[in-house]
Amino acid sequence: MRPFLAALGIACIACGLFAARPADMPGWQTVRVPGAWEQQDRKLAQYDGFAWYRCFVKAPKEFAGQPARLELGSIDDCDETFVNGRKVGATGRLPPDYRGLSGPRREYAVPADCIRPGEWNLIAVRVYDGGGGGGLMGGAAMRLTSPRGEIGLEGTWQFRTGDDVAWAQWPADPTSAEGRKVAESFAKIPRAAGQASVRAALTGKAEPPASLLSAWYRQPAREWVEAMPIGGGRLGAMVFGGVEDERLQFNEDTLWTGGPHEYQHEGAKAHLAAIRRLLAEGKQREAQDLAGREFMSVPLHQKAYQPFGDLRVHFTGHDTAADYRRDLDLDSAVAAVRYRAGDVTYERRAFASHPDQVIVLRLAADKKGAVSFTARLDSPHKPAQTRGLGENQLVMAGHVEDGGMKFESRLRVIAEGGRTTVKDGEATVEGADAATLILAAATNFNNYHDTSADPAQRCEAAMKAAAAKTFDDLLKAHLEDYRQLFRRVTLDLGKTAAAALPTDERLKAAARDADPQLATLYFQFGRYLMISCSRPGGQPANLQGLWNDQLNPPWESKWTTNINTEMNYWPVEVTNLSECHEPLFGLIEDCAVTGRKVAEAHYGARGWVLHHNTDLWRGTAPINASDHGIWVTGGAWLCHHLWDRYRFTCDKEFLARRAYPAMKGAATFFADFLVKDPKTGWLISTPSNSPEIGGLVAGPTMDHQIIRDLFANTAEAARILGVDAGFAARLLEMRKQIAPNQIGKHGQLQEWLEDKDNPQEEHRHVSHLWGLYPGGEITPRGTPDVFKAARQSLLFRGDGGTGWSKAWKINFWARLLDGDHAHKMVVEALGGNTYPNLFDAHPPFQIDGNFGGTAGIAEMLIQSQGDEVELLPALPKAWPTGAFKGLRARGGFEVDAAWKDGALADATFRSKLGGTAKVRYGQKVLDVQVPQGKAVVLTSDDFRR
Ligand code: FUC
Repeated sequence: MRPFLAALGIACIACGLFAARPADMPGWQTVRVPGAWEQQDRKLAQYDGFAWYRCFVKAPKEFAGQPARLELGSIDDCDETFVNGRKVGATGRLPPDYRGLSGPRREYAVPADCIRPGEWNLIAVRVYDGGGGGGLMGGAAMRLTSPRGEIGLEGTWQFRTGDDVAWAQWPADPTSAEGRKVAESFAKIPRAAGQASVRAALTGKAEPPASLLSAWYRQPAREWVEAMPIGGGRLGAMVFGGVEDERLQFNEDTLWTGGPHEYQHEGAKAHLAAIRRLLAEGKQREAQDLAGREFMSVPLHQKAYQPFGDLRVHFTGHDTAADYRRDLDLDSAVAAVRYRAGDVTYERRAFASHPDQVIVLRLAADKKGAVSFTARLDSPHKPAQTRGLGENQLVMAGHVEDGGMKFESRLRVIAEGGRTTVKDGEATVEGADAATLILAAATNFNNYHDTSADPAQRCEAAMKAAAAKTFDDLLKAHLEDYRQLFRRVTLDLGKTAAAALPTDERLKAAARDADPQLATLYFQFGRYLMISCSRPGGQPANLQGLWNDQLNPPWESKWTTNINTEMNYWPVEVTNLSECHEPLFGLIEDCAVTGRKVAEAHYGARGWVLHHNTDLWRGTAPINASDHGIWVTGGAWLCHHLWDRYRFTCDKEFLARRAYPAMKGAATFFADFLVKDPKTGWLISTPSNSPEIGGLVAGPTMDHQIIRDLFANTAEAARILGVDAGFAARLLEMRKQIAPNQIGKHGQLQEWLEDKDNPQEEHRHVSHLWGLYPGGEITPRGTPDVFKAARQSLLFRGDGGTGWSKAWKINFWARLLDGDHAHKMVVEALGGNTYPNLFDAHPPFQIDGNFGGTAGIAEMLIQSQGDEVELLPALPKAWPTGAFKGLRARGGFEVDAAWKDGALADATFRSKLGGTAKVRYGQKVLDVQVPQGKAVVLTSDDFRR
């Protein structure tokens, strides 16, 4: 107590401050929130210590009787937070027991009886900053939310340095004239925090949707990660489903910061030998310093994927919604919202059409003339301007930055009946029977070195074609296109009562209650996302697939190639969506061009190289920092996808035309790049790192596994195609000399050349197990000792991790043939790393975990990495009875299987090409002839004989 009082005294004396008097509030100033106080006022530039923030907000009367949530973003360093004088939360510890905790977002529960509905309320935050920037730093939404609405808290607040707990209280009773005067004078400050909006009251309880393959909810989305994603490959949106305010936050996959640019660091290769030498001498820090100065990408960072805009539709008078339900039906790729307001039932349906390249929103009601609304377009990009065009269109045009990418979107409102007017950048419809809203969007991007396209002309062409169709025709074309992909695979893992609950409730209970159908939903949701964000002609799925609402998205929402981009594409072939792989091949082909310049400039090598990230401009040089940016096997890993596509489809034309040229280029690079380790005589990869742990090193295990895979596949491709026999022989010869997998002193598979693994290390990357999955060189029967060591390494790493890390572990445990452990990881991913809308939580949202999870569930049911197709290799006890149809296996097979009481009941093999499958179930292996175009059925008896 005493040091605290002393600190308080000093703070107050230093600032000459005393408790505020009610009416004129002396000693208080105003600051903008969020942001460090140092940036607000020169006098505060050096200030560390106590300070208070306050704002007065008028709570709508609809907030009555409802608990609320106060979200304040992050605070430097620690805080105590009060609503109407009552403490609602604290993070870190204030002096005298000071412990700073600036990272976590502040989210505090506010009891219902703490809120004064229809009155002014005081939010007060007591902050202590121990050094550096201090205050309410933001980094997340700042608001007070209740089930009936929210109050935005960004804007101007009252502020003062010093400390007095009395400042948490009202200056005077809020119902008194004096108290009201203070609050009202606060509200007059320019941009005062506290804009309130009310949500419709929800009554009744909607029935679940008819299809179990639906993500559904009984309330609108409040957060972006509660909204429903739709996508037609290039164009996508998040549908919030608000009652009186619908929001479709939309994206187009080519809107990025920056412009065509080369990233290689000319002259870098002059330093390669020195970096290698320093690493060989064990001087890691010196090697990293030198590489940091001379070897990195120019510029050092890559560009960022951007949000495009928002379509906002406002409905007046919908202030009570009965039996509200919104659902995303995975079988039709349509997001729907339904509720009753008064005696009218309203229905909205939204989909993103790949065939028509537009987003369609249908607004309908069961009473004639009941559809009235105002629609507008806006964008987080400040230069964007919206104007009306003709009788029923809006045009929003803008650019990302000066000299940067240009974009345009158009909205056409086609009402049936009623009156449509376009004015002041808004389209208003009154008294229509129904309306179809068509949204087109485009940029000036042609390819990574050409941005000369005309977005206006693109929008016009798409709109002209789409608007000529009826809503029913648009929907029909969308369903035909989508379903021919989605319906190729069915899965049944069983069902419990939980399947009847809304998706958000199921996720909350996932760690506790058995809910096998949730795993089915998650699996099919991954396939849904893939079809929605990765279509021929478009960009591949980035870190967020297609969906991003932020100008500064996490990790720029790029393509990170040291796990994330590849994980995105793990499910495509096995879950029968081969076409969706195409955009990734396009990216590989681009990088095989840009990566040639980097191979030459950085390594003096032929062929091409891609490090751990690329962007729309196809940067391939090492970015960010030398301790993890210099990692050479991104391109080689991507080549595994080219080869896998061939193995799943047996398409020789693809192998010759697309796969082999890129694989040959990547293999050529490594033939030049590998060097002999002076200590062991093995060929090693140096400089590189084991992502993203341990810094810059010589010879990480992962690199050697990937390069072995690349060399073997490239040589095999050359053999199949009858080309480059000498080159192939050289690759196979070098391959034998590459440093092998080594088992270390803890029984682990070594992550590095040296036996230095820390068995306590729980890092999210498990790179040295690449050879187990997605690679195939570590197998139970082929390499039993290394297989055992890989298992030991995975046990050391533990079951924790980010979303994608857990998804990788599902696949690892499936390959380790441990279905129950794989299932444990599925449940942990669902219960701990999944947002209400089923998006994967790294956190933050990152789509790789969704795709890795889908791949992992498939991997539990069928594997074909060697020369066998194994049925139910990792079936967990939790899924005793079930069936799948349409999964694919390498060798060109399509497979169905059913099981009962934990044992295979039957399986069907089909092949477009015809061939022999070696089919394993448990210990038994059968050679099965599958004639072209025919189905062969196997029963449990076949495996008993
Ligand atoms: C890698 C990972 C991070 C994150 C980022 C996009 O750097 O280590 O966890 O997924 O990529």
